[in-house]
Amino acid sequence: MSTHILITQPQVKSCVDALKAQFTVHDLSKADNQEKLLEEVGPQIRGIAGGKVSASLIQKLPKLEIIAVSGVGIDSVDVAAAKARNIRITNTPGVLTDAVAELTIGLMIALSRRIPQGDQFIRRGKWPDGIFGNWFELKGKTLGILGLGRIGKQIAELATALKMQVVYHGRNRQPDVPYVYYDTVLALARASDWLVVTAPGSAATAKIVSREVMEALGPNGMLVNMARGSMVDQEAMIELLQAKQLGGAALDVFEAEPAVPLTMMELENVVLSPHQGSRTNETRSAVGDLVVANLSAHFSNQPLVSPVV
Ligand code: 8YV
Repeated sequence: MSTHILITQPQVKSCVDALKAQFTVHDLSKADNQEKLLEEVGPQIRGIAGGKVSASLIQKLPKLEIIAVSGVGIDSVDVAAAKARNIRITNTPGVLTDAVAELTIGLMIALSRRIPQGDQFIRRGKWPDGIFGNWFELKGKTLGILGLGRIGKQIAELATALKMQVVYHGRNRQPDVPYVYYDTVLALARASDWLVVTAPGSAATAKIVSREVMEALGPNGMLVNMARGSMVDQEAMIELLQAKQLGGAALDVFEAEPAVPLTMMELENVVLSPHQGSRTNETRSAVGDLVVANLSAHFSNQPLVSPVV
């Protein structure tokens, strides 16, 4: 008897093909009528590929055994509801580290040198009227990393190559890293020219980058959020950017994405990116492979490749 799998977020073709080779696959992310699809196939589903798994979805899948999340963050899954039913959860650590770190540095340079604004300057025919301006270098600046996990460490390495000074805050001081540790986010912000957020999003980290933290970063300070929009007080951030009490922001994630406030789009000292940290062909294909590997392992009674729960 075939095992039924539900895709809850769009996956790359190689992933869908590999799933179809082993399982009967239903794609909720492409369904015109999701409720109807769930009524029809919900009782047969034993595995999920993707995220966005609420308690109410779990309730509609009485035979669900495993959720293979296609990303590293599991905040879009109701973990408590899954645990209550002994449903396993896997994620995809490691395979997206370099892609996210590359984009982080890309956004930092884009913000410090106003690359998107420079592009617009030319396209709008403004260059003949005068020079674009002088901006800032990363060299010599202090980069504060909030969350020194795999991604944070890779960013630290790249930033070190760019002659930045790296400092960090996380739940714990790490004895084996060469960077200075600050035991609060506020102390980190005070010591940093750039604050990069890479810690996992959860209830515990909601608005961890508060107004006070951004004020400590100050008028020359730059905020980069690569983690989750929920971790920054977005309203306060917009006000501080408008008042130039925060120097700039490069954002890959937003509080209610894909909705981005108009007030943010109007800011000159901001670079916006549509949650694309892991969105390269190479990485999304590796993420898809890991999702399939976890589901295959589970349904052939092998140890999971990257279990979270
Ligand atoms: C995913 C991410 O694209 O890994 C994560 O946590 O934010 C991204 O890589 C996102 O989770 C949607 O699948």
